[in-house]
Amino acid sequence: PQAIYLKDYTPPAFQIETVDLDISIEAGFACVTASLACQRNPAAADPSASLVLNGEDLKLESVRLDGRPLGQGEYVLCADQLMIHAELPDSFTLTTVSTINPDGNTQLSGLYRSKDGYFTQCEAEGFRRITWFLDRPDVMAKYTVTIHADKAQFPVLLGNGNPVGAGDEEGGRHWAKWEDPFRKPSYLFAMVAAKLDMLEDWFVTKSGRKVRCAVYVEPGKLDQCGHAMAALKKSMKWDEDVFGLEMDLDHYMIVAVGDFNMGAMENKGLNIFNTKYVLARPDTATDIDFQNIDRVVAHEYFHNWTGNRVTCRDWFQLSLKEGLTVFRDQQFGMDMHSAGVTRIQEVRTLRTAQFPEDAGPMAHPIRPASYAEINNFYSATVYEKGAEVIRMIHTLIGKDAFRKGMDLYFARHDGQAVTCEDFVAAMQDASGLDLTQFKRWYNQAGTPKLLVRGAYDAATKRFTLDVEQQYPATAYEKRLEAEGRAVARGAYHLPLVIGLLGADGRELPLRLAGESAAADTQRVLSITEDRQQFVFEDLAEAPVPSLLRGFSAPVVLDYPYSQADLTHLMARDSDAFCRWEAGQRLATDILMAGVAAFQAGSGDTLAWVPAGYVDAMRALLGSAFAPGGDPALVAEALMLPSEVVLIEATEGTVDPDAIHAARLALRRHLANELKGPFAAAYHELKIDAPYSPEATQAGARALRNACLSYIAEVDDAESLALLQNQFDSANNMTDSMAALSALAQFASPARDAALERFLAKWKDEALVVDKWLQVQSTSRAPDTGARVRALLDHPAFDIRNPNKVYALIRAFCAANPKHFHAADGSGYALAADAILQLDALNPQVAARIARSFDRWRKFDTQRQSLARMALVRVQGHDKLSRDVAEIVGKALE
Ligand code: HT7
Ligand code: ZN
Repeated sequence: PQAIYLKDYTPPAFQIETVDLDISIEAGFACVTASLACQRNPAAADPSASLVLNGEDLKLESVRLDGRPLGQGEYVLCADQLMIHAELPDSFTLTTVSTINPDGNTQLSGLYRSKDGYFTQCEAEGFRRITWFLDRPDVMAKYTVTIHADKAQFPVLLGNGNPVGAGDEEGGRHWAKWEDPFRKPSYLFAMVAAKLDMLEDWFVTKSGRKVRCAVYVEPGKLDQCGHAMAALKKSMKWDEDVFGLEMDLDHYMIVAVGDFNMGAMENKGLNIFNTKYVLARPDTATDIDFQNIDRVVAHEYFHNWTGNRVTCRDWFQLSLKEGLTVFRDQQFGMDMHSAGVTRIQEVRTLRTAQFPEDAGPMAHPIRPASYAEINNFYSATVYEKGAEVIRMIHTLIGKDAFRKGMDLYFARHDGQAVTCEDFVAAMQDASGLDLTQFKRWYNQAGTPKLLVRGAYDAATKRFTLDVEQQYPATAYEKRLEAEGRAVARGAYHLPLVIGLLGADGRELPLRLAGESAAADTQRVLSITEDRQQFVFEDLAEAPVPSLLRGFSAPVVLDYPYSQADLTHLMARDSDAFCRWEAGQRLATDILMAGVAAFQAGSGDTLAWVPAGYVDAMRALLGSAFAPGGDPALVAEALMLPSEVVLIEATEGTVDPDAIHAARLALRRHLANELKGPFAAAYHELKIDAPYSPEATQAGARALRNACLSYIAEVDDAESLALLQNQFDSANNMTDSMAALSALAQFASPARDAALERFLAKWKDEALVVDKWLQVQSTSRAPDTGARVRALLDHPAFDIRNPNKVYALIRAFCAANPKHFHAADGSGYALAADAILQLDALNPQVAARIARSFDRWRKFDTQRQSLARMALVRVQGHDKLSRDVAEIVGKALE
């Protein structure tokens, strides 16, 4: 597919001041009249350029210029563009009338039908599927929309901004008019015509304005939206307290829809959400679901300033709003829940989704230089690594300067469409720190490696840290080079946050050579060179360095820790991330030895598990019950690195069977050796209070269910009874799913009975049915591949619903390496079949599934040839979407 380049950006030839829409929902189609008040853009490169509007799947009925109908020859329709050839004054109103088919819109982009009515999704380029427009984010206009629809079927009519009129029409129809006082890009337009119930509440802003908050959901689900409403009000308060940012509209609406490609959408004043991030009741949603709702509601709300008030000049700048808003929702999460656990979960997501992306064919910097299909760049890199880049600025310049930088950014750019450079300039100007080198993070792809070596000299009482950064070219740079567009790569500027631990666990004072006094026990080292040395003085003993505290930079750290060092850090480091990280590193080292042993045929002996590991894990479990213990953190630390993380950590050819075998053997070993402590903890952590998703209870449940999952590995009558008992008696979905997921790992009558009962109970709750699908698609049980194939034809599955596709197919491909990478290629074939079927319906979702093949070259030759066959089969399909063609093309390059 044809690529679009950042270097080719030019300002639009016209600006659109106002957009007046009239959208009439009829039986089987919708009629859209759009009046655009246009002006020539004085900043345009070509002052006489003609007006070229984007449109997709629109049937043009008529075009008028300042009221005059345009005839043949005065406009041309060609390849999704409407070109106006008539002579244009400097200001004019262009009115188009088009019909569209929302009922046949399976892509879920533009205006589409879902169960309860009609909804829109315009980011990134969906507005052009509603009407002809300059559909690019640097065209910012004021919008009004009048919606007409049948009153009985679609009693709720919503738009952005404020309601300014409503009434009845002939034939049982009605209308409503909405006006948004803020200028916005077209991707933030939204409308809804549906039958929905509504929960209403009020938020008084710091300046005393009353904002009406409303959550709209499918009829009958009002008892599932209280948590989302509370999250919204908490977010509003937090943004005022932390960033001084106030809600600017009188209405803030959230509408939940079951058919949605992503998580949610920040349309101005009218957010549209996937039901997954709104609906929750203790018996239908897990603790993690409740926490995700907090985060997604906050994320969309925070976009009101970082994204909506200040938006992106072009889609290459996507991380300007996404990286920054993820950073803001992460900070909110750290303030609302346990900061350490939140950070650990973020790092886990980064390593599971972003590190592989950076190492694969879709590698790109947080601001890519080109794309074929922008929807493919709503990526872990743009979002998650983008947030890490913002976090590094925060760490380098400090919290106060960061806040000043944000204030300056809004003062300079409110109401504008800007670039990542503009953001960094505000941070630089507010802090005084030169961020020129730092900007490499925006242009270079790949996960840098930080090689750190420490040496203690008892005679001089000095500890020397040598730091080297490596940043080899990725697929992205290799492609640029092949296209003759190579860019110079250079060292990154990054913060390395460190501490030094004494033998007794004490944090040692840190004085660098040349300094007069020790500054602190934790320091931010500013890394800017390929190689740097730091010498710490006055250390009476050899310290164990605690490196990359709080995961201060998105790098792979290489330090030759001994197992004793890791056990020490795991037990004593004051930094929660580093404690967890030491445990993960220890487990990874052990598991890599286990993989080698399984490949050599000696895995079952467990000789690769070092003496002392079980005791370290026993101590870890015990620490949850010591004064100041944090059960949630211990639950995280008990979890061994996932198979996906181990695949990434493998240098050379990956053996997914040996990885699976080693990990399972270690889990079983721990389960047998610590059977007593796990059972005792499980009973001790029983919660008698009524269910609450708040952090303390959720943390206790997380640890209790981590214990349960180990107990299940013993696989005897006693453990089965415990699982069965929890499954039968659970009064909340967290406990119910923990039991079901443990049962689902074994192909057994108990599993089959539990799955059957679960579905019978929850068949009418779509989000719970998704859990039922996912627990099966992620099972290690030997019959999983066949079951997933069978489930594709089950009435509970629907290929048109993205949540179902993600639960059954994406989870199988992305979170079940043992079965997806089955040696006979059956997993690859299943994915290829699904991609082709999906591509005809919903290319965005198909492309997301196609990403499952990103790492195919890491596997053995037999698997590689089977994966290649699957990819070639997909690529050879005629009428392949641009979305899938880009992913598969890059995978096969
Ligand atoms: N900004 C929103 C992105 C989004 C989206 C993008 C492409 C296709 C469908 C989509 N739905 C939502 C989500 C966010 O980051 O807040
Ligand atoms: Zn976002």
